[in-house]
Amino acid sequence: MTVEIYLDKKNCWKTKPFILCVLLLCSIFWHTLRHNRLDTNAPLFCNFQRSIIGINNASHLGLLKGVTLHRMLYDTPNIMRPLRIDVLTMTPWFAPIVWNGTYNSDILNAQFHQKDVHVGLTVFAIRKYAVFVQTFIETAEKFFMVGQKVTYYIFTDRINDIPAFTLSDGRKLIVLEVPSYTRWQDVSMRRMEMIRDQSRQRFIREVDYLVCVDVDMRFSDEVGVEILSGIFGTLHPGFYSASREQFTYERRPQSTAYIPTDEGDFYYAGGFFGGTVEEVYRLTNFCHNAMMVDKEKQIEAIWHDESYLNKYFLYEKPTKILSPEYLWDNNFQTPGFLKRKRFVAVPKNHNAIRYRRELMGVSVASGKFHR
Ligand code: 5GW
Ligand code: MN
Repeated sequence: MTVEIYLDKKNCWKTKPFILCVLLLCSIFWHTLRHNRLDTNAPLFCNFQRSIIGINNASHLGLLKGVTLHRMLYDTPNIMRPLRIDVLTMTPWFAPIVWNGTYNSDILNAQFHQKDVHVGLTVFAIRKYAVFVQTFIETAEKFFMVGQKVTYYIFTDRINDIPAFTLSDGRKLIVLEVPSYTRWQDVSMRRMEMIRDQSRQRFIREVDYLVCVDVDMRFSDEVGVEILSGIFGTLHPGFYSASREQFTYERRPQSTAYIPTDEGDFYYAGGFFGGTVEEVYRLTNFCHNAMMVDKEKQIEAIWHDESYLNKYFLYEKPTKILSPEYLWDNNFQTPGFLKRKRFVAVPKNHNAIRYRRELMGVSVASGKFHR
């Protein structure tokens, strides 16, 4: 029947609007493709881009928009003048280590603004740790990614204890209700699983980068886009001067977190890592799966999620590393090279809040720390 209608010249006028509509839709689709964010380097769009190319079997280079150049004014870098000579600023695999004085925020902010980057900050406030949320968010509003698009994700079992906040423009806060585990070790470790699950369900659609941190902290100086990279970790403030044998890696070969004494780059802190949503998904998925393998074998790594994180970063090297400026604890004496304390542990009333590290004997003697 349909064929007959198409062949029927008298009825031809009936099919014309239909064909015009199809052509219109095609051109709208094409226009959207060309002017969508295909010209950015935003990692989230790369897969989309590739799948489109797969369908068309044509090079995506033809879809790129012309570049607009923006004039910028700043001090010239000087090849003969290193920005820091007292600390390591680059790893042997060419990942920058972020210290005060090594970057120019104006350049970086302009770059990230052009890409319209959206950052998610994840934090867990389970049980009594809900008390830390207020200071955490209030100080983040002052210092964290000022001027960028930010979404705070608060994972909690106590949604009614999370206060209301007035946030600056471009910022929002989402409370995610999650179960509370009985053992504190599980509260800490299950963060990996929950970040992984939400990366798949939500973060991948809502943000470009994730920053995953402890909640018992306050921001006391700028933490901006200089931290962002494919996948980044933070040097633990207790181990910057320790040798690789002294790192408190998991040392039992039966554990998936095992690292032998002749391996290791740095000791990374469990309380500050991040990257693109894809990379954070890979990291958290690895750590959670490794924990589940150990759980089957009834073994748990010595420093819980931190041990699995260190295992991951040994073989999947971070593309950027944050100096201890980004995760400081005032229980440690301030070394001369530490110019800023950007994100600092809030002292815990250990009896009221918890009872943990003291058992392991943290000491601050002679600038070296042993657990
Ligand atoms: C409670 C008791 C012992 C250890 C951890 C907890 C605990 C941690 C908790 O009851 N509720 C909770 O939300 N957490 C989350 O895990 C917080 O986001 C916290 O910042 C993170 C890591 O635990 P911390 O901060 O006690 O670990 P350290 O190594 O910074 O002392
Ligand atoms: Mn903490």
